Amino acid sequence: MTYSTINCRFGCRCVTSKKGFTLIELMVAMAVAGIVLMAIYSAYQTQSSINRTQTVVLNMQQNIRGAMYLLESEIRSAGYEQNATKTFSITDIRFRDINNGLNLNGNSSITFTSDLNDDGAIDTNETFSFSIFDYPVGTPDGILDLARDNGAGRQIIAESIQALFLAYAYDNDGDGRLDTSANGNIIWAFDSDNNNTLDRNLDTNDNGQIDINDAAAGIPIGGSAIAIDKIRAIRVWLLARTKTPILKYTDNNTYVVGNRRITPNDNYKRELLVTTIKARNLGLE
Ligand SMILES: [Ca+2]
Ligand SMILES: [Ca+2]
Ligand SMILES: [Ca+2]
Ligand SMILES: [Ca+2]
Repeated sequence: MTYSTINCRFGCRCVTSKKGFTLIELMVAMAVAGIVLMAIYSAYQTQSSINRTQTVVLNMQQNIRGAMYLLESEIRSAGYEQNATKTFSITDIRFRDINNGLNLNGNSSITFTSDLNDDGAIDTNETFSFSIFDYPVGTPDGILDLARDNGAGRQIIAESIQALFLAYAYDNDGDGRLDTSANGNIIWAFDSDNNNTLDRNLDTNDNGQIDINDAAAGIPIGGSAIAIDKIRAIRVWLLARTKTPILKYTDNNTYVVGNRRITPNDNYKRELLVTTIKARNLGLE
């Protein structure tokens, strides 16, 4: 490039180019611009991926909290009645597959009746059940969901609920208190053979906690199996999953969901909620 010097009007001597930019200068300028643009784009990508992640995680949290709230409020307040007849009861606690077929490897389900109009009889819309299915039925998307059925078939009430487990505390000796173990812990039992009776205790080391240190199979509760009309409290495990995978995230946690041990090793985020419901109409003081 050739340069010439001129006197500019500020009195200084400026260097100017007569022939514009050379190819090399242009290439350098374009390369610098490219690097800057790529940095901006990458920052944008990162930010929008963080936003996407936050949105899917937030959706999951709202789903699981909504689901637990509904389960809790319906099971707790169902059967509230003024008259003396006991018309609220749990009628089915068996494990079911997503098509509602009985299946020990499926999720927990619960069916109970509630005398909503307090007429002492169970009418057609006074039986409720909760279970896991894959909505939309007929064209399932592989993401499991929580269903509620009040007689009109299973309706979706929360999406992307991966697992549901229910365990039960009972008062078999009729003293108005929950039955306890040798160490004085409440016995949280489940129906290990899917015949609608409680027969195994989840807290196999009898320390009052249900966690990874307990044998997944549970231990026999001792004596004969407990009829489900002795149930006085319900413990609920709900495991939710994000609907889409999360970039650069691996879920290698192990979730204790009742007697299930779930280690996903995939790229979805999850949330586990566990709560205890004392049904106020089930005869506990
Ligand atoms: Ca009724
Ligand atoms: Ca689904
Ligand atoms: Ca049983
Ligand atoms: Ca334990």
